Amino acid sequence: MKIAVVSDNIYMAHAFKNILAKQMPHVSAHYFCSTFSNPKEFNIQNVQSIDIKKYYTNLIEKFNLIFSIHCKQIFPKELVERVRCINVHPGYNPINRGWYPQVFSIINNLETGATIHEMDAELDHGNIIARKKIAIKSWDTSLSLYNKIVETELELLEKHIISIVEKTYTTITPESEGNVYLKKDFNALLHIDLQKKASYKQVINHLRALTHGEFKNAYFVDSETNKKVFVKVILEVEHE
Ligand code: 0FX
Repeated sequence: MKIAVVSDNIYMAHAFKNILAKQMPHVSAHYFCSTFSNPKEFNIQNVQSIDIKKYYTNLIEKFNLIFSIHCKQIFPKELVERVRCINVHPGYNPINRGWYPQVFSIINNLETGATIHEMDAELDHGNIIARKKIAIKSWDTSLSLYNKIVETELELLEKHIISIVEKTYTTITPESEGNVYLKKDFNALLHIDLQKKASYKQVINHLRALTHGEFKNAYFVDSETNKKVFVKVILEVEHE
């Protein structure tokens, strides 16, 4: 079995490597990041950068199982059709396909979770190997929910990595086409129109969905200086 792992997420790449080493010490994998990342930052031996769009045929020639562990480049149709490709997705398919799923779950009141699935030519779309829902609390922000999602992705990987490598798993076909959100949909959420009328619930949901640590996401434009003013919320639930 010749395994490639393509990741643009340093934390996830290391966690995946540890799970594989623990569960299948005899199995090794070759690590790549896409053009979105700098391989030096990964601190993984022999990690290489690959432009998947241009050089995917190299992957077809050399590997027979490829994991996409938060890889930001789209896998071409020919690649997913010629090699078994598995995606670990920070959303519950088919409800949350696409970019930053927890953000859209909070805003649009959709369930969320984590999914491992076989890849096909469409985004976050193939047959599902494992998935798990996560309850969204009214005090969750994008960051607190994201942290729970990432831990759930790793829990699913721990549980299913052997069956994935050995190809002994069964799959479920997604129930519907679900929802797909793209980076442009996320960008469209960032500018807050101060004249827009909304309920407190909508406002809090919008702001907590865009509150993610140090990221400067939501903003309004100050009318005097024309400068962006970034907004985030702090939510704290009382202790019993
Ligand atoms: O690696 P990842 O967690 O995942 C993203 C997509 O959500 C996922 O669907 C795709 N399969 C994968 C390849 O890329 O993304 P990240 O590390 O860039 O961001 C993690 C979270 O940080 C994100 O869910 C929301 C938050 N964030 C990130 C950026 C760059 C922000 O709130 N603002 C930002 O500007």
